[in-house]
Amino acid sequence: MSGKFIVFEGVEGAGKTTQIHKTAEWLQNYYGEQKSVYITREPGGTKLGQQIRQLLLEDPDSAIGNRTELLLYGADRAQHVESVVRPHLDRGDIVLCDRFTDSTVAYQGYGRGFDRSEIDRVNQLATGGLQSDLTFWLDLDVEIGLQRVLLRGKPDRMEQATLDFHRRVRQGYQELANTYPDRIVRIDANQPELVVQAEIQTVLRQSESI
Ligand code: Z5A
Repeated sequence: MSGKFIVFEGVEGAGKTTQIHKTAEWLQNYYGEQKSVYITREPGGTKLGQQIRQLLLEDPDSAIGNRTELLLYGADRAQHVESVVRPHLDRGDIVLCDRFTDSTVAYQGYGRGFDRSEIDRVNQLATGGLQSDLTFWLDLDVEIGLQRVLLRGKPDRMEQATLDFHRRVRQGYQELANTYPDRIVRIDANQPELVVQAEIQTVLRQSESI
């Protein structure tokens, strides 16, 4: 596998989508025709995943049990890794992914309260052990992030969870970043978009991930 796998994580509205697109543009200019940059996301990075995403997010009133939710994120990831992420990495591409396994630790583990061992089992089964080469954790106060996404319109099923839930999610990211300092880089996402992007580019230039 000769490509690089770079993941963007954070609470709602942290700016992942915005920064992934800016990073892709910058990396594509940096590499020219030498390498391809591929953007993807979870849930919903495959055709099947788009259906799973609809089930998970679109109906705010659907009564999805916590175990079912965990396994649906796992199913989305299994399909995504096998049919999209690994093939691109095998081709030598740079894959930029909006959320991956740390989201499951943060949301289903810290948010919903699943044991870490159960989350790890689902993640291991779904990924076959694939990890990111580098993860940007865009860190933002949950209140600010939720305000940003509420401006977009009606909240989805996950966005409707309580503020406490989202605070536990952020705490989960903090603990993950403390545990894996070589893989996870914290970026202060409460800065203007261009400043956030400049910090991401600095980290990428200094790392072995590009
Ligand atoms: N989930 C899970 O529970 N378990 C899992 O294993 C996985 C996911 C994989 C996916 O939602 C949901 O699934 C998510 C976690 C859960 N739950 N929730 N809630 P999604 O994919 O629909 O949404 P998201 O990943 O949370 O992203 P988002 O809400 O679209 O936000 P974002 O991508 O981080 O931010 P953005 O779209 O780039 O920016 C949001 C707004 O802020 C937009 O108007 C921007 O113009 C603005 N923005 C961006 N950057 C800035 C700065 N720097 N300053 C000011 N304003 C900014």
